[in-house]
Amino acid sequence: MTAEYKVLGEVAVITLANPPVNGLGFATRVGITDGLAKALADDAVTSIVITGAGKAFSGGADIKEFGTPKALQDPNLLSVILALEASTKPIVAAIHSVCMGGGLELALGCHYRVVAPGTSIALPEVKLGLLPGAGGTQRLPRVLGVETALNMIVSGEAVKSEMLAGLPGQKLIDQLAGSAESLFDEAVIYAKSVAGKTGDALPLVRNLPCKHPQGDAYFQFARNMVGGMSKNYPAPLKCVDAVAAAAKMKFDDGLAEERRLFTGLMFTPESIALRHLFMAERAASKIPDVADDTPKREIKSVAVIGAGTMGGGISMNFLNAGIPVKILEMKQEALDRGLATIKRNYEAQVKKGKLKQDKYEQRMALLTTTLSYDELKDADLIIEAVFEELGVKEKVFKELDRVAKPGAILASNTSTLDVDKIAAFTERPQDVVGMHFFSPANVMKLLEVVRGAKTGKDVLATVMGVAKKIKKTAVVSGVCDGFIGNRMIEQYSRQAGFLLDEGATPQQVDRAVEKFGFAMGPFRMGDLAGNDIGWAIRKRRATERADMKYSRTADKLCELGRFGQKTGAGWYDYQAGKRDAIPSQVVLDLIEQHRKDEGIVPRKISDEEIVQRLVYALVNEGARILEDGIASKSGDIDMVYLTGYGFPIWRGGPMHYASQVGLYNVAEAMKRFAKNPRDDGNFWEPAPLIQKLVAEGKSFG
Ligand code: T1G
Repeated sequence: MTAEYKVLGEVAVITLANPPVNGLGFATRVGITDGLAKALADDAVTSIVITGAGKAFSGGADIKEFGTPKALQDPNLLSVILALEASTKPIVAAIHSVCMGGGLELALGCHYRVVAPGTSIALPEVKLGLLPGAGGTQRLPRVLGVETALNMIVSGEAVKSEMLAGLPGQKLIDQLAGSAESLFDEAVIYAKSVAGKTGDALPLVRNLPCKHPQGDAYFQFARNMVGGMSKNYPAPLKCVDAVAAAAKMKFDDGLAEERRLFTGLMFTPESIALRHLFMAERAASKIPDVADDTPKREIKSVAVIGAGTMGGGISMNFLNAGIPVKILEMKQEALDRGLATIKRNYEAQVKKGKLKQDKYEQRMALLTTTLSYDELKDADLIIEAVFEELGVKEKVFKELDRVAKPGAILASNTSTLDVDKIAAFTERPQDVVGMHFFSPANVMKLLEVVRGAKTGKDVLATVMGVAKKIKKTAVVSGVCDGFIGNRMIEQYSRQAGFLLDEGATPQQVDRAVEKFGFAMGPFRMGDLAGNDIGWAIRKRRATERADMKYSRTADKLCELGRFGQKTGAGWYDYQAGKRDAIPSQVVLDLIEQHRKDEGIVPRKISDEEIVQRLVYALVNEGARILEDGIASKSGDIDMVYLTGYGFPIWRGGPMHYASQVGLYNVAEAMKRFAKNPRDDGNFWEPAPLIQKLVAEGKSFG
């Protein structure tokens, strides 16, 4: 059991002890009910304290148990809470650090709550595509009021205990402890003070009134607001329904309604996807052959080489985390330009009220510049973001090898070059790693950490820790062309080109994938990033991989200088100073002429085929990336696509989505695409890993 029981004088203490966050798994639930039974049977015990060991009171139901029989095995969470409510002896919850989800619901089933200041209190189930399923939607409105409770439940955001304790009329917190350190003693004293109370003298949250003065009108307003903000996500509106039930129904009827709504969400694809992401995001920081306790190098100062768009954005990440940054450039005017850009970005945030002036000044005070490599000698981590050409990287890394102190980590922001070759420019390949940021680097959450053959395990552990500090989702990639994300997006883009040849228009393709949920279709994305980037890669491919065929439309577009927004025209036309993508007759004529040149008779292509060919291209290449060991987990690939490429969150990422569709169905579609003479039959051979999983009736992950 993962709950401990002891008696201190006349106070029984039940301690949740299920690290890391006292998830209320089956063993913990059994521990609670066993402890409760002992306390009730012991005449010497006159009151009970429930508390949590370690870093949390409780992070809620055990997410790792979801979808398994244990999640619902009695005593399930609902019955544990009912048992607490039925106790004939007073129960005091002693709450510290984190009290979330089922953990808060458990506390609401107790008679009293003593809470440490600084405790994060939340019902975050909506972030998992669920709603509080153990009475939270019925009890929280009774202790905080309908509106405060509804805001917390629909947002899923944590609120600090001292803030809630200050709300007039709140009944969530009976006593705010002096400190986390004194919490337990204060809770025991509180328990003694209520000893002997029993029956109706014991306060139950369920008996508190729950009304809203405007009733239906308020909930209709809430539905309109929430409905408008939660497209593609069913849970938020169900949260409103559950809280409305609390305001309209008797408690037990409301509890039954909550249960109905909760079970209706548990198996929605959106909740399954969001729960997958919760685990995948945390699993991404785990590197199979790098132990969690691998010693990390201390990163107290960072140097960035290159003050361009990437260098500036990268620098801001560290400044935002309070880490001093020294930027090196070759010319003063480049430094001045880079600094001006960083200032402009911060000033824009201050203007929008997203950043306080004093914070802006603190961050700028951490930034220094230099024109000399010699001034980088004390940096703990040096990240180069210079021109994407191996010769330039060689010069930089040879200089870094000369000046950087022993133990400094030397990182390249390269997005396409071989990190092993870069490491070989130094005498310290074990200190070299790729840190591939995505533009804009200070905004995009994704960071591909590229592991060279000789990259040290402590270097990897350090960089993964730094990534968490600068709030990036870091995913480890092996060394290959394009790492994980760009290697997959190349196949996605190839399919987009073939679809134009065969009969689709850029706007049809973009509309289809944007309807599927992508933030931006491939052609709008090309116009934003610059079509010349893909053009350069295809030119390189023509020599390196002559077997890799592409539609020529993209090259013909670039030959017209239509690189996208930066040239005022790309796959779409753009009005000066505007980003609105306007379908272009020039492009449609170019595509039509190209079909004639190639002797292609255009055909009508369904949105379904468009989405399948683009998404399954990602899946097939993703499977090959797993086979090659470039990514270690399919969830890592999902995290790359969700945080770096605008894949719809509620679909869980390309690999998760394919598993939900069923790999058998995905493989059958691939085989159909392989028969298309205009396509690349070799590419559409389902990857061996997919064939193996289909044969075993399994999925990714
Ligand atoms: N169950 C199981 N494991 C959990 C967990 C949970 N609820 N919460 C966190 N973990 C694991 C996590 O996977 C990681 O594991 C480790 O703890 C540290 O997490 C009926 C149905 C609590 C604020 O949604 O918000 O109750 O990777 O890196 O930054 O109504 O975790 O080390 O193996 O995030 O200090 C509702 C989710 C559940 C809270 C701590 N509760 N967790 O943040 O650490 S549904 C939640 C968090 C529910 C009831 C419903 C955060 C945290 P590993 P971490 P952190």
